[in-house]
Amino acid sequence: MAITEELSALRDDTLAAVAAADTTAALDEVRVRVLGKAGTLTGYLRSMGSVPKEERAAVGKAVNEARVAVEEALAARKAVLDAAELEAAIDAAAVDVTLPGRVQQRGTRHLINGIIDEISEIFLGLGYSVAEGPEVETDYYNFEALNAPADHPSRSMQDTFYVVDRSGDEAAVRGESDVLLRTQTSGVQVHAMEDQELPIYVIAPGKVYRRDVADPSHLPQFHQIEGLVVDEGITFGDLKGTLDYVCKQIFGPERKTRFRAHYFPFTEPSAEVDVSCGICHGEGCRMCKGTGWLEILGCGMVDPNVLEMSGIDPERYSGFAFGMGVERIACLKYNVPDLRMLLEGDMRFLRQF
Ligand code: 2NL
Repeated sequence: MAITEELSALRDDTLAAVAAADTTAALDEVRVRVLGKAGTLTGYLRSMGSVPKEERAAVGKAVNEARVAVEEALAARKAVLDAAELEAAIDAAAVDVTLPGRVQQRGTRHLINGIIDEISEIFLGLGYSVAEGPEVETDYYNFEALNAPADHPSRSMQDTFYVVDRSGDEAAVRGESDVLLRTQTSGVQVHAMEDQELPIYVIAPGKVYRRDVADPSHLPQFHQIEGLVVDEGITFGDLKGTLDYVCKQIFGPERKTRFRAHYFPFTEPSAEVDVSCGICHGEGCRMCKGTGWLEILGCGMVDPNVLEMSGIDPERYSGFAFGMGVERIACLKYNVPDLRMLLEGDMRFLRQF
């Protein structure tokens, strides 16, 4: 077969293959097979040197015509396939604007934060300020400055989380660490006594920790709101009046309070405060274990030693302090039977508040 005939057969086969290619990838395979480095038509272009002189012009013309025809066909087919593939990609990515939207699950404020905000508002209304401080404290601010004796049970390794540095600080392992997870928020208020001008009217809400196994009435991590007043002429009457007012604001004006003598290392005298049971109104029921009263906070007159340690003159100033567990108040207010429900994050429970 003459070369020119071979070339027209190659051109026709190639044009047929171009027309049959239905993807840009298949089309590219055709291009490489014919016009690539080792392509069939490229082979003819390369071997022009060995074509006898008298045929060279005719063969050269035929090779060029074949090349131009193939290149034009490839370009035209590529334009068609590119457009089709772009169309398909746009269709695949299309958004159906008639579908109903997906509703985002929005979180809500947790009950505990709600109660903290509510109680903070009550104290803000009385002119108190709200202070926050670190959850990792030193032994001095958590215990020492609050008159807690070295042998006080809360200072033992059994009751407090001590912080050990990563090298396994030997002293901390023996129970002599100076750094701990605060067991009360009073450290914040000791900082206030040291740093702030008198008088002081402050509350400190926040997370506290103790070594405890969680059960219906105990949590190893909970929230506390403590408060401190230091001013001239502060009496136990101020303490009673303030806390009675706050309890009525939290639980309702019909609730009564009672103060029972108690002991805390940092206050003298000290008291525990009960609020009358909201279920039986003092008759006695399961909620109040038959007593008619629910315990909600501890309080007392700041021990003169505590004032003195923070550089306040106990001859001139006196004060009162208190601490309440927020989880406990939440459970009493909403009749939640188990403190652990507040930590579980079950939306069916949390959405009720
Ligand atoms: C309780 C009792 C209490 C405080 C906490 C306090 C004391 C001083 C200074 C600053 Cl001296 N804060 N906190 C006072 C009395 C009682 O907690 O049963 N909490 C759940």
